[in-house]
Amino acid sequence: MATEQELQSLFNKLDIDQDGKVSIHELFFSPGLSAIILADTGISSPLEFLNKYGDKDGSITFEEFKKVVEEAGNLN
Ligand SMILES: [Ca+2]
Repeated sequence: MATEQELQSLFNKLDIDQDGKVSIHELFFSPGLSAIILADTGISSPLEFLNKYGDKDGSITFEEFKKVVEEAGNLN
């Protein structure tokens, strides 16, 4: 379970170049952090995560990310 604030701070850590989107490269760059995300969303791999919820350019915004965690029932 996570609060929106915790999600935002997690997202910011994943968004290494701070462009407001987490790309698949950034997900793979932080395996420890992506493991937390994957645990929160119940999705087994970063690739699956992006295929299901990401933009066509292979990245995910915070709003999309939040939706995923809400759907998984892990947002307080
Ligand atoms: Ca980024």
